[in-house]
Amino acid sequence: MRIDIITVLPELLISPFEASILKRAIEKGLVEIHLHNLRDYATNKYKQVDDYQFGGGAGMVMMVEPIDKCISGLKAERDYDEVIYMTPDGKTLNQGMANELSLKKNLIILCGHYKGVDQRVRDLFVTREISIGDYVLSGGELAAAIVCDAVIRLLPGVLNDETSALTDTFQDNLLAPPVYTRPAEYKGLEVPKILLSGNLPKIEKWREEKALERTKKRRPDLLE
Ligand code: 6GU
Repeated sequence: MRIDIITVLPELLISPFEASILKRAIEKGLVEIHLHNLRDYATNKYKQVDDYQFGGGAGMVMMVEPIDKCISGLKAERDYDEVIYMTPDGKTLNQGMANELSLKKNLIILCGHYKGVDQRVRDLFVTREISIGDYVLSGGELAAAIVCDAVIRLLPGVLNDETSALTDTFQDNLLAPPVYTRPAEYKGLEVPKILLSGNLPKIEKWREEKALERTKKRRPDLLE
């Protein structure tokens, strides 16, 4: 998979990709991340990428020309499955969306800033608009990093235990059951006996019950 991220703040996206499992995925050649500084595609001598909005009102708007130049340049090199625009008015990210995106080959992610992008960017280039939740961030970069993390960890070979993404919370619309490690007793709190029994079918049944119990209590909306 190849992901091209278009941003006015590439510095903000360096560390997420140099730490954690994302770095390993990149080193293993399972994913390529390319950061593009939108300012490098500015079309006037002031390196301007945003401007006042027509009709008046507070806040700058990201201009269409630099974004066009960047996206068109990328598209001339290869075909892209999606041009994703990170925006609080997009569709809220969920596990199903991450699963779907993990099957794609080449993605462009455009990070919004200020009051967002000129509507014509959305009309001309964007195939999917994603939000990460109902709150406003100062820019789309951190949201883009979250989308990349959720997607990349699903690529075959990224996780150590190939099956572990399958038992994630949300993968079957259930929260994950409680987990324990050593010691078997801590400050009077004991690990459930069943987990020490070695009886795998019974352990599996217990985990399913606990997952359902937890989901009913914390996220009944997932069961509707
Ligand atoms: Cl994708 N961008 C911004 N600026 N704020 C957000 C968001 C995205 N998702 C939730 N809040």
